[in-house]
Amino acid sequence: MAILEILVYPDERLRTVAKPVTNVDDSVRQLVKDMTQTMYNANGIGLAATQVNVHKQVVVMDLSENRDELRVLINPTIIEHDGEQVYDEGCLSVPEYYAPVKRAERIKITALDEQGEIYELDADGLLAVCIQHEMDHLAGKVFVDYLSRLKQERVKKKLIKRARAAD
Ligand code: GNR
Ligand code: NI
Repeated sequence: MAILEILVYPDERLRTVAKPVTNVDDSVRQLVKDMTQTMYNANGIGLAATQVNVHKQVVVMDLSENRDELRVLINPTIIEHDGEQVYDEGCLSVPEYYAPVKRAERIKITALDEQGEIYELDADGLLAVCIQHEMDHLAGKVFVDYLSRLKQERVKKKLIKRARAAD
Protein backbone atom coordinates (compact mmCIF):
# COMPACT_ATOMS: atom_id res chain seq x y z
CA MET A 1 0.00 0.00 0.00
CA ALA A 2 1.10 3.53 -0.59
CA ILE A 3 -0.01 7.07 -0.04
CA LEU A 4 0.07 8.82 -3.41
CA GLU A 5 0.74 12.49 -4.11
CA ILE A 6 -2.40 14.51 -4.85
CA LEU A 7 -2.10 17.07 -7.67
CA VAL A 8 -3.07 20.62 -6.72
CA TYR A 9 -4.99 23.09 -8.92
CA PRO A 10 -4.04 24.70 -11.31
CA ASP A 11 -1.73 21.77 -12.18
CA GLU A 12 -2.31 21.12 -15.90
CA ARG A 13 -2.22 17.35 -15.35
CA LEU A 14 -5.67 17.69 -13.75
CA ARG A 15 -6.89 18.49 -17.30
CA THR A 16 -6.01 15.04 -18.66
CA VAL A 17 -9.02 13.00 -19.80
CA ALA A 18 -8.98 9.50 -18.24
CA LYS A 19 -9.25 6.37 -20.39
CA PRO A 20 -11.75 3.58 -19.67
CA VAL A 21 -10.35 0.51 -17.91
CA THR A 22 -10.41 -2.38 -20.37
CA ASN A 23 -9.51 -5.12 -17.90
CA VAL A 24 -10.05 -5.02 -14.13
CA ASP A 25 -6.85 -6.84 -13.17
CA ASP A 26 -4.51 -6.90 -10.17
CA SER A 27 -2.81 -3.66 -11.23
CA VAL A 28 -6.18 -1.88 -11.15
CA ARG A 29 -6.96 -3.46 -7.75
CA GLN A 30 -3.58 -2.23 -6.47
CA LEU A 31 -4.40 1.28 -7.72
CA VAL A 32 -7.78 1.08 -5.90
CA LYS A 33 -5.98 0.10 -2.66
CA ASP A 34 -3.45 2.93 -2.94
CA MET A 35 -6.15 5.47 -3.81
CA THR A 36 -8.26 4.29 -0.87
CA GLN A 37 -5.37 4.73 1.56
CA THR A 38 -4.63 8.15 0.04
CA MET A 39 -8.28 9.25 0.35
CA TYR A 40 -8.55 8.13 4.01
CA ASN A 41 -5.20 9.72 4.85
CA ALA A 42 -6.39 13.04 3.40
CA ASN A 43 -9.84 12.78 5.09
CA GLY A 44 -11.61 13.03 1.74
CA ILE A 45 -14.98 11.50 0.85
CA GLY A 46 -13.86 10.69 -2.69
CA LEU A 47 -10.81 10.51 -4.93
CA ALA A 48 -10.47 10.19 -8.71
CA ALA A 49 -7.38 8.57 -10.29
CA THR A 50 -6.77 11.82 -12.20
CA GLN A 51 -5.92 13.49 -8.88
CA VAL A 52 -3.02 11.08 -8.33
CA ASN A 53 -1.85 11.50 -11.94
CA VAL A 54 -3.18 8.14 -13.15
CA HIS A 55 -5.41 8.69 -16.17
CA LYS A 56 -7.75 5.70 -15.92
CA GLN A 57 -11.48 5.84 -15.09
CA VAL A 58 -11.18 4.77 -11.45
CA VAL A 59 -12.89 6.44 -8.46
CA VAL A 60 -13.02 5.55 -4.76
CA MET A 61 -15.56 7.07 -2.36
CA ASP A 62 -16.60 6.69 1.27
CA LEU A 63 -19.29 8.98 2.68
CA SER A 64 -19.76 7.03 5.92
CA GLU A 65 -19.07 8.47 9.36
CA ASN A 66 -16.95 5.46 10.35
CA ARG A 67 -14.93 5.38 7.11
CA ASP A 68 -15.86 1.74 6.57
CA GLU A 69 -18.19 1.86 3.51
CA LEU A 70 -15.84 2.03 0.55
CA ARG A 71 -17.37 2.35 -2.91
CA VAL A 72 -15.34 1.62 -6.03
CA LEU A 73 -16.48 3.03 -9.37
CA ILE A 74 -14.64 1.89 -12.47
CA ASN A 75 -15.80 3.30 -15.84
CA PRO A 76 -18.76 5.12 -14.23
CA THR A 77 -21.50 6.26 -16.65
CA ILE A 78 -24.53 8.41 -15.85
CA ILE A 79 -27.60 6.82 -17.47
CA GLU A 80 -30.30 9.04 -15.90
CA HIS A 81 -30.31 12.39 -14.15
CA ASP A 82 -32.93 14.82 -12.92
CA GLY A 83 -33.53 17.82 -10.72
CA GLU A 84 -31.06 20.36 -9.40
CA GLN A 85 -29.25 20.91 -6.13
CA VAL A 86 -26.62 23.35 -4.94
CA TYR A 87 -23.95 22.10 -2.57
CA ASP A 88 -20.95 23.84 -1.03
CA GLU A 89 -18.15 21.78 -2.58
CA GLY A 90 -14.55 21.26 -1.64
CA CYS A 91 -11.78 19.28 -3.33
CA LEU A 92 -8.54 17.67 -2.19
CA SER A 93 -6.93 19.25 -5.28
CA VAL A 94 -8.17 22.72 -4.21
CA PRO A 95 -7.21 22.70 -0.53
CA GLU A 96 -9.10 24.85 1.97
CA TYR A 97 -11.50 26.34 -0.56
CA TYR A 98 -15.28 25.83 -0.69
CA ALA A 99 -17.87 27.22 -3.08
CA PRO A 100 -21.46 26.38 -4.12
CA VAL A 101 -21.93 24.34 -7.30
CA LYS A 102 -25.20 23.40 -9.02
CA ARG A 103 -25.57 19.77 -10.08
CA ALA A 104 -28.27 17.16 -10.76
CA GLU A 105 -30.24 16.17 -7.63
CA ARG A 106 -30.65 12.51 -8.63
CA ILE A 107 -28.60 10.29 -10.90
CA LYS A 108 -28.54 6.65 -11.93
CA ILE A 109 -25.16 5.27 -12.92
CA THR A 110 -23.58 2.06 -14.06
CA ALA A 111 -20.03 1.19 -13.05
CA LEU A 112 -17.75 -1.80 -12.56
CA ASP A 113 -16.64 -2.96 -9.11
CA GLU A 114 -13.13 -4.27 -8.20
CA GLN A 115 -14.09 -7.69 -9.57
CA GLY A 116 -15.04 -6.18 -12.94
CA GLU A 117 -18.75 -6.84 -12.29
CA ILE A 118 -21.17 -4.23 -13.61
CA TYR A 119 -23.68 -2.70 -11.18
CA GLU A 120 -26.27 0.08 -11.10
CA LEU A 121 -26.54 2.70 -8.40
CA ASP A 122 -29.28 5.27 -7.68
CA ALA A 123 -27.87 8.30 -5.89
CA ASP A 124 -29.20 11.57 -4.54
CA GLY A 125 -28.02 14.28 -2.16
CA LEU A 126 -24.32 14.34 -1.29
CA LEU A 127 -23.68 10.93 -2.86
CA ALA A 128 -24.95 12.27 -6.21
CA VAL A 129 -22.82 15.43 -5.77
CA CYS A 130 -19.72 13.40 -5.03
CA ILE A 131 -20.17 11.06 -8.00
CA GLN A 132 -20.63 14.01 -10.39
CA HIS A 133 -17.60 15.78 -8.85
CA GLU A 134 -15.42 12.65 -9.30
CA MET A 135 -16.66 12.01 -12.85
CA ASP A 136 -15.73 15.61 -13.68
CA HIS A 137 -12.15 14.89 -12.53
CA LEU A 138 -12.04 11.90 -14.91
CA ALA A 139 -13.08 14.28 -17.72
CA GLY A 140 -10.32 16.76 -16.80
CA LYS A 141 -12.64 19.17 -14.98
CA VAL A 142 -12.37 20.75 -11.53
CA PHE A 143 -15.29 22.29 -9.58
CA VAL A 144 -13.75 25.78 -9.76
CA ASP A 145 -14.43 25.67 -13.53
CA TYR A 146 -18.09 26.42 -12.63
CA LEU A 147 -17.22 29.61 -10.72
CA SER A 148 -16.82 33.15 -12.04
CA ARG A 149 -13.56 34.06 -13.79
CA LEU A 150 -12.76 36.38 -10.89
CA LYS A 151 -13.12 33.61 -8.29
CA GLN A 152 -11.08 31.24 -10.47
CA GLU A 153 -8.25 33.76 -10.70
CA ARG A 154 -8.34 34.38 -6.94
CA VAL A 155 -8.09 30.72 -5.99
CA LYS A 156 -5.39 30.14 -8.63
CA LYS A 157 -3.27 32.98 -7.24
CA LYS A 158 -3.68 31.81 -3.66
CA LEU A 159 -2.65 28.23 -4.44
CA ILE A 160 0.29 29.21 -6.66
CA LYS A 161 1.56 31.54 -3.94
CA ARG A 162 1.20 28.80 -1.34
CA ALA A 163 3.01 26.25 -3.54
CA ARG A 164 5.93 28.67 -3.98
CA ALA A 165 6.12 29.28 -0.23
CA ALA A 166 6.20 25.52 0.41
CA ASP A 167 9.20 24.97 -1.94
O1 GNR B 1 -13.48 15.32 0.25
C1 GNR B 1 -14.22 15.88 -0.56
N1 GNR B 1 -15.33 16.54 -0.11
C2 GNR B 1 -16.31 17.06 -0.93
C3 GNR B 1 -17.23 17.92 -0.38
C4 GNR B 1 -18.24 18.44 -1.14
C5 GNR B 1 -18.35 18.10 -2.46
C6 GNR B 1 -17.43 17.25 -3.05
C7 GNR B 1 -16.42 16.72 -2.29
S1 GNR B 1 -15.28 15.62 -2.99
C8 GNR B 1 -13.88 15.90 -1.99
C9 GNR B 1 -12.77 14.92 -2.33
C10 GNR B 1 -12.29 15.20 -3.74
O2 GNR B 1 -11.64 16.18 -4.04
N2 GNR B 1 -12.64 14.38 -4.66
O3 GNR B 1 -12.31 14.61 -5.93
NI1 NI C 1 -12.08 16.73 -6.12
